[in-house]
Amino acid sequence: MAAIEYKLLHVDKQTGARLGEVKTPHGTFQTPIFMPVGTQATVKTMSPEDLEKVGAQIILANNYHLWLRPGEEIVKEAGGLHKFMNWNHPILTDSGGFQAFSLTEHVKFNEEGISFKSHLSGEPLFLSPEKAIQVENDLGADIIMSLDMLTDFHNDYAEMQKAVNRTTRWAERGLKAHKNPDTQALFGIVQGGGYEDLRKQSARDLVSLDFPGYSIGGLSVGETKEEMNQVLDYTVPELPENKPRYLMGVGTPDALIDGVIRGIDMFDCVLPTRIARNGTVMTSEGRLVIKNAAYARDFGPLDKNCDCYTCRNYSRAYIRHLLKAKESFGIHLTSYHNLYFLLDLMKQVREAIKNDRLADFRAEFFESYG
Ligand code: PRF
Ligand code: ZN
Repeated sequence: MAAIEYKLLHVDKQTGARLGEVKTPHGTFQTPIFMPVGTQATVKTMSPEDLEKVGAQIILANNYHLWLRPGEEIVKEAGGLHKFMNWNHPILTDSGGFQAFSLTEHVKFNEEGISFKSHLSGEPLFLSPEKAIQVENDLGADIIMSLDMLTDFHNDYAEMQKAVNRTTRWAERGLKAHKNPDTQALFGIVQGGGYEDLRKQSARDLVSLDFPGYSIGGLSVGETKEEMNQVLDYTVPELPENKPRYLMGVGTPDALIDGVIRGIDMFDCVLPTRIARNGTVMTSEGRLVIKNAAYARDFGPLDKNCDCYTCRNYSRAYIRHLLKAKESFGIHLTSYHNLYFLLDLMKQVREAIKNDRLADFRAEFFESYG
């Protein structure tokens, strides 16, 4: 039996966006969905109870970080990631190549895998497609990723072609190494930068390997919005209708809505929690830097249209004070609000799809968000 089951519930008549659900061994989540990022087996400042309250249905954790610390064998001994971190709902792990690439120095790729130095100890490490899967098998997330080959969006064609073909070979090796296909769904990751034929080839080659879901990687890495949307326009139609599609590392409201319109079901991004920690909040009227002096005597909520715990109980002035004083409760309150905001946005997007009015919703949202 497959680890997950995707059910397509409705297609928006205005845009073609999909409303669906994904059943996993730890429960069902609604799509389209935003997944908060809990790199170190915690979404920074948020307890699992808080995550339930902001409406999180599935969260992300990272293979690279948990492999280095505490080590996958400790998580396995604890009974797996769900038990270890007390989150009894779906979890997805990223394979770690992207983090090795972005966090470490002396990164070298060859056909076997990726060698680099630990960003914690400087110790030399090697991540192969098989090792990535073994760590992900030990962590035990419901959805896991193949090791992919990272490239710059604007790499030259020959380089990109090599990366795409290697990513497919690594996906195939991952599939062979995967020990728990009945309880963990392994996704293949489409790469290919901004080259239409390579993206299509990447998608087709992975689809022929019959993964239970597909990720689109190599986007939101410095290309323009228009470039990203173009890639989605020609890539998504290559993916099967009966499997979920995950756009990796994308989390601005406009990219979420535009991705959903192009047929994406799942998104993750550190953005809401990262900007919360430096005092930026997302509101129905756009982003706001709450540390600014203008809010020192502003006793209204972060967002007058939000009914999250933060907005129901605390003022901009109080939150600004906490952040200025470096009190940790301040970043809890901003993180809580930003996650609520994005998860609520996705809930409204699902409602709009159900009512065949996503194009209208998009226009209304940006009228006010700017
Ligand atoms: N590959 C993997 N993880 C990722 C990405 C990718 O391309 C991205 C790109 N936005 C984010 N996270 N494995
Ligand atoms: Zn709020």
